[in-house]
Amino acid sequence: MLGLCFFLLVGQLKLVRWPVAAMGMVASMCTEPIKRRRAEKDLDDKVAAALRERARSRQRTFRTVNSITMRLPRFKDGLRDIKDVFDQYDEDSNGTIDNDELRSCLGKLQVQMSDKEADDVHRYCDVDRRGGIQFQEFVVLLCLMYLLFGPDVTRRVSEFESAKLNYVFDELIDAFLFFDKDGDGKMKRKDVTRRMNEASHQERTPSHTTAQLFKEMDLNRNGKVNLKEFLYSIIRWAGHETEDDDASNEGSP
Ligand SMILES: *[C@@H]1O[C@H](CO)[C@@H](O)[C@H](O)[C@H]1NC(C)=O
Ligand SMILES: [Ca+2]
Ligand SMILES: [Ca+2]
Ligand SMILES: [Ca+2]
Repeated sequence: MLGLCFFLLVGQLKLVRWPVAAMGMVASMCTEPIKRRRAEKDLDDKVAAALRERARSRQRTFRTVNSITMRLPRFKDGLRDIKDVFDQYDEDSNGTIDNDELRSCLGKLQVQMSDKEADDVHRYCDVDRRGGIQFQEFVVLLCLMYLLFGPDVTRRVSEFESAKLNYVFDELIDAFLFFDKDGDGKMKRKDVTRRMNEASHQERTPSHTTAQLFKEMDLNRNGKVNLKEFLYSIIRWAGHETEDDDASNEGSP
């Protein structure tokens, strides 16, 4: 009897909750222009196809989470180089690459793109939707251009640093492929949980930690993390850590 009451209660809760969630979803679908979503999906598909091709044609770089963690210092180093590139294209030095500045950047990259496609890339990489490309978004943009158009892209933005930048982008993309087990361009929560706990000699990562991690990465809350979301999150985390490092290094020998 008690059990039955419990199920009825849960059932009622579901009935109350479901329409609210559904209404929220419908509302957000209506407010988000259809064209924008289509452009977003187009680029998602292109990135996923490039990832599949890459997974087919290259050897795996990472076999454990630790092997990824070990590369982080080098990755942070690379971020500093990309900051120099960013500053170069942020012509008025106001911390944002606006539409005109982006045009001149894409021109320099010599990627074949119509005006509309350039706008789509702009919108796609404007992750925080504040308009304009901030530094973290610029790293995402360059990395995606690298994946889609090949290593010449970085040579055109920075001849001296291009080998280093390519190395960083390769590592980032391969880190994503490590988690994206079935190679469809999307990480699922269970992929992350599984990978985090693969090494049997390690302590298990508590499930609430991986859940939190995943939630932070899944920026649009659709239950999957694509390369764009993954890159943006990694860069954000690395950036925070760099600031902490700088602060704690001051005054130390
Ligand atoms: C930088 O300038 C652009 C255009 O001139 C503007 O849209 C943007 O809001 C500015 N960004 C900041 C952070 O002031
Ligand atoms: Ca600017
Ligand atoms: Ca932005
Ligand atoms: Ca997502």
